[in-house]
Amino acid sequence: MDLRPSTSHWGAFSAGFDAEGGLRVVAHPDDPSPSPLLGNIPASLRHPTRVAEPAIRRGWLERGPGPDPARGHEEFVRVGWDEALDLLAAELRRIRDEHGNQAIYGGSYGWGSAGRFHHSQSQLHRFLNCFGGFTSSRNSYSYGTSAVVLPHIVGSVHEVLGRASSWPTIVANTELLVAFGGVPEKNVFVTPGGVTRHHTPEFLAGLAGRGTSVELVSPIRADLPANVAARWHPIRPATDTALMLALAHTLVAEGRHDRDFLDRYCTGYDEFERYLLGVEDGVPKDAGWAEAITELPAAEIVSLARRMAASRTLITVTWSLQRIEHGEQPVWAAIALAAMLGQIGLPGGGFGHGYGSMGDVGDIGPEFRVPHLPQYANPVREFIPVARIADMLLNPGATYDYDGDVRTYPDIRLVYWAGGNPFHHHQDLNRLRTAFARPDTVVVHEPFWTATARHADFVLPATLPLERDDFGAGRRDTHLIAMHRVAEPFGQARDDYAIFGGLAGRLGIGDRFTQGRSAGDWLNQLYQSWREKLESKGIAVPSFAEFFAAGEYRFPLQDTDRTLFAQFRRDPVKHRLHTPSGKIEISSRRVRSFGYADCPGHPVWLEPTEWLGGPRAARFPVQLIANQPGTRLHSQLDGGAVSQAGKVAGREAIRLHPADAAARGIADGDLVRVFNDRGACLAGAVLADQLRPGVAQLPTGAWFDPVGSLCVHGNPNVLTADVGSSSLSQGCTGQHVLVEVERYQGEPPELTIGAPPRISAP
Ligand code: PGD
Repeated sequence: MDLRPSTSHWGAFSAGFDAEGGLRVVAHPDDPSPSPLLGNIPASLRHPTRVAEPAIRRGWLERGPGPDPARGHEEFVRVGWDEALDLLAAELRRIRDEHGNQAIYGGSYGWGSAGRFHHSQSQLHRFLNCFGGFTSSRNSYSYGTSAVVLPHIVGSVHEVLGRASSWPTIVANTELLVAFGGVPEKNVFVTPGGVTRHHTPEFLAGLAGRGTSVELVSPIRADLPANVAARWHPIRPATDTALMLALAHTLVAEGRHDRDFLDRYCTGYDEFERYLLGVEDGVPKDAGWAEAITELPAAEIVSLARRMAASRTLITVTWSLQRIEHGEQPVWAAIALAAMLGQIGLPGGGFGHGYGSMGDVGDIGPEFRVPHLPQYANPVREFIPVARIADMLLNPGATYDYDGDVRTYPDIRLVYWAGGNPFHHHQDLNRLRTAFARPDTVVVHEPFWTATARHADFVLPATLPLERDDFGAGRRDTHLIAMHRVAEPFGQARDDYAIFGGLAGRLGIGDRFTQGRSAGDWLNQLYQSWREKLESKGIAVPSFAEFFAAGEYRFPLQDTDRTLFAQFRRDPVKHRLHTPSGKIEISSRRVRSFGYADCPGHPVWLEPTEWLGGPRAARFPVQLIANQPGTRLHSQLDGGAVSQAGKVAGREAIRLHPADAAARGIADGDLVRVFNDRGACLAGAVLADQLRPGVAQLPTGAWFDPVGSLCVHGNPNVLTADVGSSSLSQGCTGQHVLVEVERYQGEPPELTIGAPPRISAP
């Protein structure tokens, strides 16, 4: 069998067809822990939901561009490539001439596929920049809240995410790991762009072997691998900040905080201490106070604080904890707590963010910049925080707060998406449907008939990585992998580059977009200029032809210096942080000056709307955690074998505590309706006692399959609230939502998402 190399966000592999024509996928031989998600690739390549030819929504063709509630409900008409590109080029020109470039939303958030040249969002941005620019998006759904608040606290995002203690340092030095949100193993298989050697499962096993004490703070036990012994604190969801404040209070009350560290390296501690002690509001944030909020025993909180002060302690916070209303607070409170322990900058001590959220956090791979496609500059300055898309589409001209500014939503006439699935990733999908009815035109490049493709006017079929040549590597990857074309493009699918090239030619910007190069020329050229940079540093790199034939290039081993906080600790003047004070800002004057009630100047406990202690819980008494799936990446390859095997009666599996299920007459395997006042979805019940009672877990990513306001497949974003984390960061808050669950009675509506929508001849 001719096996050819390739890579994916979840790992490198080789692929080829066996004698029966079946696609075989074999993990990279150097990968010590290949991802189970490789199993989704074979069935996806020729899945019935592949987009075979360009299609245009019938209403758009017959009635022309304009707001249209029929978008997402109507049939499509198959058209040839020339007709599709002629019509789209004319529409792009019309929008630009009549409304200006800022009327084009090209934020196009999404992971797309691995592969540096065919990275669809880079291709789109390069094309739109050649065309005069577009309204863009900022930050991510992953850590959009932290990305805004961290610069105020420690001066940068990268220093926290990329320069924390590595896993080997943790295994060697950390005596006590306090893991808020745990270290969920399912997520460590993924790094954007690829990962050839999955080290983290080994490190986690090392943690188990060395006997580091682990405190798991999460409503879900599975947020830490079963083989890592841990004391499990099944906290009430969304209350981690209250626990951190009570731990901090205990340190002060018992004089266990490190005053020298706080004086030398931090600013604003005294104000925070007054808050902890309740000097102004009369409410000491002590363990008894936190017990009522977190439902963890006060004695347990006090004992944990004492052990933290007596050990080399690392406090970690997963990104999921900031993907909620007031998501800044657990991140800020954890940094304040770590500062009070005085261990920031010591090996295996201090604070870390994102261990278990992504494979590269704490990994030991080298840090090479890999070749990438230049995008040109965007002449349009308009942007939105990424998770505010529906607000923007629904409220042009409305103002909103963001990081100290008051901004105005632009009036968007054309939405262009390549490499993302907002009808998976955004919150309150019924609201998003209303929002997507508003623009004149929606364009989507997709390999699959996702819900986003079904809500478009132009659907242009894109190839998958196995249908094109490329190269790929992720952050801290050990190899640059040559990605060989293994199969012919499906139907009439084209590479995003070819689609944009066709449009650019029609719009008179062909030369600027392509620079006269074919895709193969680009691969050669990008690799060559990258090679020259490395060779100028004395690193020998093979020619492109040699690299591509060999299938990979191993990056030389590097001494990865993760010592930024260590340097800061050694000399806080020379290595001052990029905050206004140059120190860790436990209170921030700048944030306080913004005057936001939902994010004041230091960490505080603020009740969210979607939590079990609030009034909404009387109507919707189950706290749903909508976290990352273990059977696929986001919504990608949902038709693949691993993802399908995880379904119950074809619907996404919801984990329920047996007591909650019994109280509702629900048995294992039953079809259930999960609902609140925003919508409902069907799901298949799996009973699991490793959950806190009152908490249910339904991962994201089942392809949205709406019948009215009901998603018959189990996408939790039909339930989540479309509100920003706070006025400061406006991040995604999709992680938590209050719901009710009931047994589904009668014959359920059929799934339609597993087959293409209605497509007819012109
Ligand atoms: P993906 O499923 O990865 O989801 O949201 P994101 O939009 O990134 O979508 C990528 C799409 O790109 C797929 O539809 C795929 O088919 C398409 N694609 C792949 N290759 C190509 C290509 O070469 N060309 C083109 N044109 N398309 C391609 C993920 C987002 O969801 C993220 S990052 C997070 S962290 C959020 N997490 C949560 C959460 O915790 N809870 C909730 N409720 N919601 C979330 N949403 C967010």
